[in-house]
Amino acid sequence: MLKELLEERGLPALMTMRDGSPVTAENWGERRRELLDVLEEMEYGRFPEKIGETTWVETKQERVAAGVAKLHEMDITFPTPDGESFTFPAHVYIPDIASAENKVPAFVFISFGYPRYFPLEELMNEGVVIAEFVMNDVAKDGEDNWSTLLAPHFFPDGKRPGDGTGKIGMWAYAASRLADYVLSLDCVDPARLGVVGHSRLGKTALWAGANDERFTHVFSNDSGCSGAAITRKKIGETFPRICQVFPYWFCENMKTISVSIEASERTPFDQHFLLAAVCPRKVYVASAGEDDWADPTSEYLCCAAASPAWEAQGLCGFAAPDRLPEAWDTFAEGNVGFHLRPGTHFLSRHDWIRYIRYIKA
Ligand code: GTR
Repeated sequence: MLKELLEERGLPALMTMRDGSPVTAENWGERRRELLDVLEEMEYGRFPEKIGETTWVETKQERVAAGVAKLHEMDITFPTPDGESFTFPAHVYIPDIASAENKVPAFVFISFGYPRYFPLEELMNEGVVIAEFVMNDVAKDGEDNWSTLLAPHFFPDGKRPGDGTGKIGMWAYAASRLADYVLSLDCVDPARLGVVGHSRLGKTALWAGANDERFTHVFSNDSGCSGAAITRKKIGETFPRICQVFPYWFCENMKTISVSIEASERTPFDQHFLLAAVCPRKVYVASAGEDDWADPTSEYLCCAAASPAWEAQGLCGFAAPDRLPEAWDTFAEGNVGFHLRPGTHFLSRHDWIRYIRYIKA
């Protein structure tokens, strides 16, 4: 059934190199670079290169979560291409049980604002580090002519080339810089470093995870259009619509493919390229049953479409039954995980619990 449903979408081939040769276990690294290239060129813009060391200072520390964890308020600073530097705040929650002898998983959490979408006490009882930053402390989620926060450090004259990064790329880059700090903590297990975000920040988590191979587990919560949902024949939000409302999330070149539904369905890529760019690491897609704008079916099919990348390397890709998902389904056996939570567009306790199970498995 899934095979037929995928055929109807008419997706560009994931497992064929640009020169027409087949993708194998041996050339996966090259294919992954091709996938990232087309996504950079047409959708999100070039992922900024790291140009120097990240530094940090702690500004405040307090006990939280009924006294079983500490919140470290940090300022994270990194050099920028204009010869200056940029500093953004982060909140890092470390459970007391974490230590050099008892290393724990960590999540870089890209957020809309403290403390929404966040069952803190339960997360601390689960023994995971959460390093959170707020998108609007890095790049404004709105039109600013590239003149505020991080943006002018990339585009000093306000002029952005066609493939210059959009805001999604700037937030994703900040997630990598926060990861620099998280990976310096001797209580963190580098083999279990997650990145997580909801909705527009789910798209961002996927883009961060696709580019930065230190993220071993990449979590997309209800990311939908230009995130984990296939674009071709998607219901709800479309490329033309998202680009009209949020042009600054993407690169300028995206405007050439967002002129019409037809143009956005003729692209040399679709969103299964984004999930596959995480391979051979792990990617997990969460959907909500009533989230028609994001389109859970297109998110589920995207997992199935990305799966061959792992299979070509002898790994388990998406381990799901040959049917569409039902509410409460969780398919977390493979390197591509998925669950469908009943209810509306939200990053809920239900979602977090499954992310923690997946990263601890
Ligand atoms: C919507 C947008 C979605 C999703 C959502 C959100 O307005 O159309 O793509 O990103 O915002 O981030 O909450």
